[in-house]
Amino acid sequence: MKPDISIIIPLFNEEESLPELADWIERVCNEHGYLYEVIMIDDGSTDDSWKVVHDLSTQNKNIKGIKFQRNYGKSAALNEGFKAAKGNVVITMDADLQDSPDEIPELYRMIMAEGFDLVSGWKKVRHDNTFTKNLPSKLYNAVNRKVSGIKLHDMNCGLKAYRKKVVKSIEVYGEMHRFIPVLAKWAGFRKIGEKVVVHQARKYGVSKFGWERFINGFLDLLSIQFISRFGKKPMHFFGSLGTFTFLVGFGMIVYLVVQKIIDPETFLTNRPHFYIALTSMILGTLFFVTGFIAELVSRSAADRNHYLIEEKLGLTTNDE
Ligand SMILES: Nc1nc2c(ncn2[C@@H]2O[C@H](COP(=O)(O)OP(=O)(O)O)[C@@H](O)[C@H]2O)c(=O)[nH]1
Ligand SMILES: [Mg+2]
Repeated sequence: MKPDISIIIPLFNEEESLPELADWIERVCNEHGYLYEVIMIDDGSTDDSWKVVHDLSTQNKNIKGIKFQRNYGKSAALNEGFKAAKGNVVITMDADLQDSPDEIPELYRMIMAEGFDLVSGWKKVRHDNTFTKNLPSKLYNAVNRKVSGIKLHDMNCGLKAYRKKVVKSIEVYGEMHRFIPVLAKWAGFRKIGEKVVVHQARKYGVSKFGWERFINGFLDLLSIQFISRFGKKPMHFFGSLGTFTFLVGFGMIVYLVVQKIIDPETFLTNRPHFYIALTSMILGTLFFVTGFIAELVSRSAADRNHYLIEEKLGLTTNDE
């Protein structure tokens, strides 16, 4: 039977939290009469997490598990979970009991009844260390809002709900789990909302992400932004930059040559303009060639003709 909700839980060394979390989810889903599945993805844990997942799934057939051979990161885990999910609404949740399963019904309702494509949790009150987590997080989210244009207070919250089509249309890899709303927006899903969620202090185990996430996250945001704007047309960026730089250099050379004609006594090599012009022209050529090569690379990329189609009339789509 097709479930209403798929709950995806990426986890790394969370053996103590899992039984409690599974019970809680089961209780909430039974109370509301949801058909559900829980997909726990063990990302190469070094404790007994997988054994716990194994035991839980023998007790409750709605609980399913995926075990990675080694640690690949949260994005990889989410991606595998998204591929496996069968529910109409897909909810991701941290494994450490900091996210509350009590939020599930409202998230489900917002997707099904209010028509949201994606609802992100917003940990308005956080129970983390102020200086290593809360302040950097505020700053990070502010930059993120500015760059991506998505008005979410807490882009990186682990608790999120998606319409099934969204998770089947996006690919999360590297460290991109921090930008899923951005990926969704680019894939053409516009109704993105947020819901204030309760955030609890960590009960067991330790946090696996520290302040370095914000530096990595910022760099990822830059590359993601660049790829989305110029990934399919790199020549537009490098070509225009190259042409501009080259012309600046060329203009200076013309100016120097004209001066030399007017006053043959001046030595070109004694003038700083000469070196600036030379460098500009070389750099400009390099940019241009880089753009050209990037263009060739993107033209032979496997996904160059990959488009997301929302609907077809009179033609069958085979992804349903
Ligand atoms: N798949 C996967 N999950 C991870 C990894 N590191 C942490 N997690 C999970 O991601 C969630 C959030 O991590 P946590 O350490 O609590 O981060 P914090 O809440 O921001 O301090 C938890 O469910 C972790 O088990 C990892 O390397 N791979
Ligand atoms: Mg946590």
